[in-house]
Amino acid sequence: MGELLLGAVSGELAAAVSLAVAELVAVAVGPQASPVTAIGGTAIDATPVEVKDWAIRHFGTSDKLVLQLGIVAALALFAAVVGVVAVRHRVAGVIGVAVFGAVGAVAAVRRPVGVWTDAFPSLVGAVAGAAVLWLLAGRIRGKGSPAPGDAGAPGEPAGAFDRRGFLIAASAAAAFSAIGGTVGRRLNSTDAAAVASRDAVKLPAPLSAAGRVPAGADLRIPGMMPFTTPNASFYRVDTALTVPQVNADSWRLRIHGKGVTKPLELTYQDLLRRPLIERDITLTCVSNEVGGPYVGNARWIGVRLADLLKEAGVKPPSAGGPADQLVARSVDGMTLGSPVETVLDGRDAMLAVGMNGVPLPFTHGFPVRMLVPGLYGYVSACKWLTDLELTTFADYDAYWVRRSWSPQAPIKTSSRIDTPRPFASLKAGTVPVAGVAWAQHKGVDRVEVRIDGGEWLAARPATEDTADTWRQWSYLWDAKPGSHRIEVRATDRTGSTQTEKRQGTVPDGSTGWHSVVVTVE
Ligand SMILES: Nc1nc2c(c(=O)[nH]1)N[C@H]1C(S)=C(S)[C@@H](COP(=O)(O)O)O[C@H]1N2
Ligand SMILES: [Mo]
Repeated sequence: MGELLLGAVSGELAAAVSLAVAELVAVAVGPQASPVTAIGGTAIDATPVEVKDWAIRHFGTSDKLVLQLGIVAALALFAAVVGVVAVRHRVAGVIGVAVFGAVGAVAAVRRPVGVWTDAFPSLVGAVAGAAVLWLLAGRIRGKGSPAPGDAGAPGEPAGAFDRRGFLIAASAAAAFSAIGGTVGRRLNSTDAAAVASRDAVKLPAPLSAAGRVPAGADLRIPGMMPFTTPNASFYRVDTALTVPQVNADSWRLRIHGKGVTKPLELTYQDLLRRPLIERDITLTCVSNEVGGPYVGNARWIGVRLADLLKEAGVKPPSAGGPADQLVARSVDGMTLGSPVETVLDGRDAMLAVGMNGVPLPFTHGFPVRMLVPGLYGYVSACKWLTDLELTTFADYDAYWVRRSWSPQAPIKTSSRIDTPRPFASLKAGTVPVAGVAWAQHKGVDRVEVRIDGGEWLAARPATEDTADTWRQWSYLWDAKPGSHRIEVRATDRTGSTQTEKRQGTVPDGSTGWHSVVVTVE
């Protein structure tokens, strides 16, 4: 084996040991301090909005997996170079490892929720990685001090490759990093106490129940999503590389800020003891393209946010309140700002604890998340909520607003064709065309389709559940042979019809009509 290859292998093993040790130390310090998580989080926050939008478009919810693979690939390349250098200059190799450790440590401490102890995993990992590299590079050059009585192969000149020593050290490093890394990563991604706290939750019956979803709301046409989106298939959009696992027993929510006459601090049990409401609400992401999948409808249980804010003494700006922005902060340092006026205007804005009959899943914000019907998720739906601060739009820009998204973002009236699928080949005859439309808090009034740019034809809207939920629709199309374009548009109850004008998702949500092209035989 050439020296270059041996050096590269040593570099990879040193990096692997260093990451494994860092993961193990992070078990004690906290999962947010793992260098992969910290560097990944920093990269996510620093990603320009165009790139993030592109990544969501191309990789969807696996955008974070792609990012992690990218980070690992970059690290592997760096480690190979450091390993090759270390064969000639062991000190230079060690400095290379130290640089990596420093990057991880700085990234961890500078996270929004970072504290100085978050540097430990990266630093301890770097020390371990440096030791491994020193040892392996020594065997390659034969400079390692052989154990007494370790004669080496007969006839081998001093200063030659210590094959046996290298193989033993390399195998040990490989085995340790594989086992330690797996165990550490697993322990960091499941917090047993948090899981137990969720398992122990018994959601009380809501005082104000939602009632049955009208039978006619779900058209049950093949190829369509059910009216209520199951938790397992509900879209997920957030910046969390590892899902925060919050222990409900130690969770606290603070409500404070401008115009708050009685600051509140609430426990999870405090929330459960309050009168609960149950509501069907359709949530939508501003990053949803025309025809896109980032929309879902669930039955939520929670506390009316307006009641809590009134108890804290908050008045809407229209009644002279000094705060016009409610900033929600999560345990992972995310901030989302909603208009106080909207939250207090009588709609069912809530702090949700339940989703489709179970405590919130960790991925959707356990123990508590915020929801405001009619606003895009990034200005309303804070998951893993821990702090509500009353402030003004003039004084504070929330996370996405600092990244070129609009400070205020009501959901735009939209519609989507779910069946037939784009480029489907169909048999001539009666073909059901169907999909969903949404105009949260306004209500969908009507949906129209047209074929090949012809007249707009009235589709049959399904029974409405509430104005805060999406509405399915269908149209029976007499399909004739040939290639056809089907388009859809919705009109909400304010009388406004979707514009044809195409706009991308930045800065406040996409516009334009969804269309699919199909072939009829
Ligand atoms: N803590 C936190 N809350 C968050 C986000 C986030 O990145 N972090 N993303 C928001 C966005 S952009 C959307 S669209 C919704 C998505 O909620 P879901 O993942 O439950 O569908 O959560 C919102 N709440
Ligand atoms: Mo979003």
